[in-house]
Amino acid sequence: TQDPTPPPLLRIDGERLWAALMQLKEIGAYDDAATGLRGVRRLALTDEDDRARRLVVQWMREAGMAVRVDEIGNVYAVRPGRDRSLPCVLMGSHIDTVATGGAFDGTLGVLGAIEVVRTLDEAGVATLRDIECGFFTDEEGVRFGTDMLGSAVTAGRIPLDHAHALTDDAGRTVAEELVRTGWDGDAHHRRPTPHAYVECHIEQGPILAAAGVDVGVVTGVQSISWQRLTVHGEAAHAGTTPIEHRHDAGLVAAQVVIELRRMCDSGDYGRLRATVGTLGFEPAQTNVIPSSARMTIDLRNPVDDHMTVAEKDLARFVDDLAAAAGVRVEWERMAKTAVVPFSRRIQDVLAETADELGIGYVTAMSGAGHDAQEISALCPTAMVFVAGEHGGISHTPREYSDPRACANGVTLLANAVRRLADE
Ligand code: HGY
Ligand code: MN
Ligand code: MN
Ligand code: MN
Repeated sequence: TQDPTPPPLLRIDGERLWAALMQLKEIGAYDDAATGLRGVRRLALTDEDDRARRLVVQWMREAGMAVRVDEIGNVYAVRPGRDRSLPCVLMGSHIDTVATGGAFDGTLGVLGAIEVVRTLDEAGVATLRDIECGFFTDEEGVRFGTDMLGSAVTAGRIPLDHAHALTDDAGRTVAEELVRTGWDGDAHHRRPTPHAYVECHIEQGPILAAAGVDVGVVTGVQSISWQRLTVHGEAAHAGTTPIEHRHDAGLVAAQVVIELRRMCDSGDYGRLRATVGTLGFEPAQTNVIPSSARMTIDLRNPVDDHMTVAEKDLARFVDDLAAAAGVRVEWERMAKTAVVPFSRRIQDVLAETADELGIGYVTAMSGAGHDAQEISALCPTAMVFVAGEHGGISHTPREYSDPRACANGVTLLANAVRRLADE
């Protein structure tokens, strides 16, 4: 019979967690000219990522866990439960960053998971199920061009051979970089389906701070569309070429940027968010009309139908523009994920546990993509958000969450995971 008295609540060691976050932050640290702050640059499968991976694996082993690496370089560490035959409860996130990153995006969920295991050990807690910690390869997608790569392979959305063949700007493939850094793991380390997955992550937005709480229970993730648009025009003399004779690729690209903002402001596409994060002209000379323009278009929308209409209208706008400007356009699909609603039950476990702990929270949909959106295809999944300072700004060295908020988020993670591992 179940022991009626609930187990004592777990409290994690917030200072130990903070020290680990600050130590990991130093790997790939750089002086960011734009902010005057120390940023973190740890692109997937670079030497910095390799060094960070080895430090995290060392911490996993020091926490008594056996570690394994799968074929896309995802790393899993297991804390055995009483009944090894049962599916595990998995916690994780990522340790790769964008090129101008901060100390918390991804790392909080990975180091938080290790802190949960240490806390369980120190409390002498034995769980029914195995508990696993992990980190997924290339969540940011900045280097190889598609985000959530490792978790998408785990969930079967991206085939392994397709993932292995992705290349960076220098033409190096994921497979080559896995071998070069030694993170090309084993097929027999593929992940069995978990019982549940919970990811702790900074919110990277303003919702929790505005509500005056440290923690959020995440209801789901909005849809993501990444496309590369290349405009092929014609180089010509900037001085002698009459306006009506031009095939100006740069002009067309600029008009696309303006149209994207108009679409967001129009309200015709719900809460559409559009970002042109990269834009480059060739031959990039002051007195030469650009012969080509290459740009990435990142669209986000909490409603799939609005995303579908936005992509369709954008494509039509670009076709009309191209005809008028006498240029040719080329679209390349980089990433596309639909809205992912998280498990109601896991959200309830998180909310009930937060109430037991007396930790204030709000529920929120995630504006950012996360590994949890992929693992959600495998098992009941939800996330714990941690509030950020400065409006939750992220993907910049200004990213910051205070120690108390980090400790509250990981404390919630610890107690919820313990409950899920005993069911
Ligand atoms: O793009 C995203 O939303 C995530 O940070 N990779
Ligand atoms: Mn992240
Ligand atoms: Mn990120
Ligand atoms: Mn092996």
